[in-house]
Amino acid sequence: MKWTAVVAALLVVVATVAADDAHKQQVVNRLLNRITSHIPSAYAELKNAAETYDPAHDDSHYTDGGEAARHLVQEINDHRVLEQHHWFSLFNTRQREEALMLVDVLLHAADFATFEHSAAYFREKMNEGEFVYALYVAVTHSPLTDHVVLPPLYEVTPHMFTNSEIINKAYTAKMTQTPGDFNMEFTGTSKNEEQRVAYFGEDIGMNSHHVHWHMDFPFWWNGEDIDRKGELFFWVHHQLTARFDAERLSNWLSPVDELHWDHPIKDGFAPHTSYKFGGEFPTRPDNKAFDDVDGVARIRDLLIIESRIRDAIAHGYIEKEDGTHVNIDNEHGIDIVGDVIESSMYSPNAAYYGALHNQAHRVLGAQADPHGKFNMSPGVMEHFETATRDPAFFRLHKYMDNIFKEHKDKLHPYTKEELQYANVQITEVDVGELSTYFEDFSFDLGNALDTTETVEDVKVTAHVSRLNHKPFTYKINLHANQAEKVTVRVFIAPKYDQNLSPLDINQARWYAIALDTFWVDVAAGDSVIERSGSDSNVAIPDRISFPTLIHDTDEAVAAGGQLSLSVGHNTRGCGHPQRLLLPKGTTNGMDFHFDVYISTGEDSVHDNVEDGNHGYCGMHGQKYPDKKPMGFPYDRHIPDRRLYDGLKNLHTQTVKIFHHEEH
Ligand SMILES: [Cu+2]
Repeated sequence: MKWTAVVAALLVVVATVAADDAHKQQVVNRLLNRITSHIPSAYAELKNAAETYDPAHDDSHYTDGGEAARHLVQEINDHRVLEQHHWFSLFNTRQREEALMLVDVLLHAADFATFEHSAAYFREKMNEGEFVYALYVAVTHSPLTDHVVLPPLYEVTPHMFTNSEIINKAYTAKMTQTPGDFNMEFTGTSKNEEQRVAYFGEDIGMNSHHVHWHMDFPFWWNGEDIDRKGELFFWVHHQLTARFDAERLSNWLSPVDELHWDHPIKDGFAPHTSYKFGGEFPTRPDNKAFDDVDGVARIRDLLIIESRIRDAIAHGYIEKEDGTHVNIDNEHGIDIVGDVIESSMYSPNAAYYGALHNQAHRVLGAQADPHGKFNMSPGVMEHFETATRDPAFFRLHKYMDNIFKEHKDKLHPYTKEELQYANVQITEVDVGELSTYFEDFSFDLGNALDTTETVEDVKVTAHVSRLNHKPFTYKINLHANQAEKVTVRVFIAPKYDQNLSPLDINQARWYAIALDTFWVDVAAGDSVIERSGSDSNVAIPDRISFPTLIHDTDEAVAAGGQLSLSVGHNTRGCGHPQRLLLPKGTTNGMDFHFDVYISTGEDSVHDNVEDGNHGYCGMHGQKYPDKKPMGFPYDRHIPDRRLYDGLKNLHTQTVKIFHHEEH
C-alpha cells in the first residue's frame, strides 16, 4: 500500500469538511467509548452504519477503488480474523496484519463519512484491540482527522495501565452500583529497590507518550517518507534512558545496567496487571536465564544480529541487500543505524541485520513461557503501552543505546569551528527555583467495564501519585554583535554518579537531557531571553480526560458550534509529559549541569517553528525542524573538555533540583 497518492488526493477534500471538527471528534469519541461493548442504540448513526453499511460495494468512496475494504471483508467472511474478546499484540505478525488491513481501509476513505461508516462497520466485526490500534493510527495519519484529539489511551483501554486490584474494585463498584475512586499503588514492595523508580516506569503519561510515539512512527510504516525516522527512534529512546538514569540517581540507585543475552536477567517483574481478555500478564522471576522463544528467535540469533550491526558500525557501512554499501560514518548514519536496529521498513537489509529491537521485546516478553507450554498471553514487553513498567525495558534500551553510542563515538569529535558562534556571547543564565513533588492524579475507569443498556453506569476512577515540578523559567543574558535569529539548546545532566563521584564530561554528555530547543531573534547588543519550562519542545501538556472530551464535544455538537479544546500547542499525544520535564530532585537538592548552547539560526529547517512537541516527535508531514544531529553538540565524543569550556556561546553552571514531599 502506498499512501502518498491518497494523501495528495485527500488534501482537496479537507478544505471542504474542516468546518465540522466537532462532529468528527464526536464520532471518534463514540467509536472508542465502551470499546468492549457493542455500539449502543443512542449512537444511532454509528449503529446504523455498523448494521447497514457495505464497505465491499462502495468503490467510489475509497481512493483505492475499495480494494482494501473488499480484502478485509473477504478475510472476515472467511473467518480468518482474530475473534473479539481476545488479547491483541502489535508484535504478533498475523494480528498486526489484520490491524493494518483496517488502517489501509481507513486511510483510503475518500471522505469522512466513509471513514466513519467503515470504522463503525469494522468495529463490530474485528477484535477490539486491533480496532483501537487501527483507529488511533488512522486518526494520527489521515488528513481527514487533522484536528481530532485522541483520548488518552489509559482511559480507552484502562486494563493496560491499571493494576488488577483496582480493576477488580471497579467491577465491584459497578456490580453494586456504588461509585468509587480507588488509590493505585506502584507495583511491588520496598524490598525491591527497583520499586523506588516504579513511579517513572509506570507513569501513565509517560506510557501514553511512548505508545503514541510508536503510532506516529510505526516500524511497519511504508507510506509517505517520514523525515529522520530512524534517528528519532534512537533519540526518543536515548532520552527515555537518560531520564530513567536521572531518576535512579535521585533515588540513590546506580544507572541501569545493559542487558546481556548470555547473562541471567537480573530483575524479575510481577506486573500485577491483567488483560481485559487473556488473563494476567505473565510474571518473570529474578535471575531468569534467557530461553529461545519458539516461533520468535533463538538467543544465538540475536547475538549474531548484534554482531552484524556492530560489524557494520566498525566498518562504517551497512551492506544493502544487493551487496552495495551505504556509508554511515557521517551525521546521517545514525538515521540508518536506527532503521536497522528497530528494524523498520526503512532498514536497507532486514534479512541480514534482523529486527533487534522488535525481536528483543518479544523474546523478553515471552520468558515466562518461552515454549508456549502454559498458553500464557504476551508479556508486558510486548505492548508499547505496558513495556516501560518492566525494569528489563530500560536494560534492553540501555543495551541498544550503547550500540548507538558505539556508532556516535566513532564519528570525528566536533571541532572548534563547528561549535563556536562568534556572534553571541552568553554572559549569564539565571535559573529560577527548580523543584519537584508528587501529586495525586485521577483517571477514569469507565471503559474498563462492560456495558449493557439495562444496567446504569457508575463513576469509577483510580488515582495515582505522579511526579510534577513547580513551573520554572530561566533568563539567558547575552551579548550579540549583530541582530540575528539564533538557535538555543538547553540541557540538564546529572553532575555526580551514585557514589557522588563527579561524572566526567563524556559521561555527563551522554546522560544529558534535552530540556528545550528553540529559535529566537536577538537584537544587537545586550539582551535577555526569558523562557519558561512549559514552552519546552519535548513536552506536551496533560491530555484532556476522556469524560471531559466527550462532554465538551457533545455540548459543542448540540449547540452547533465549534469545538475548542485546551490542548496547548498541539493535538498530538506524542511528547514527554510537561510535568516530567525535570527529573526528581532530592530534599537537599540534587546537582545538575544546566547548559545553554546558542548557535546560528540557520540550524533551523523552517522559517518559523512554533513551540510544540517536535523535539521528540518531529513535525507531522514536514521535515524535522533542526538541521543538526539530535543531541548536538553532546552527541559525539569530547576528547578534551577545554574545547567546550572555551566556547563563549556555551554557558554551563551547576543548579540544584529540590524535591518536596509537600507542595
Ligand atoms: Cu519504544
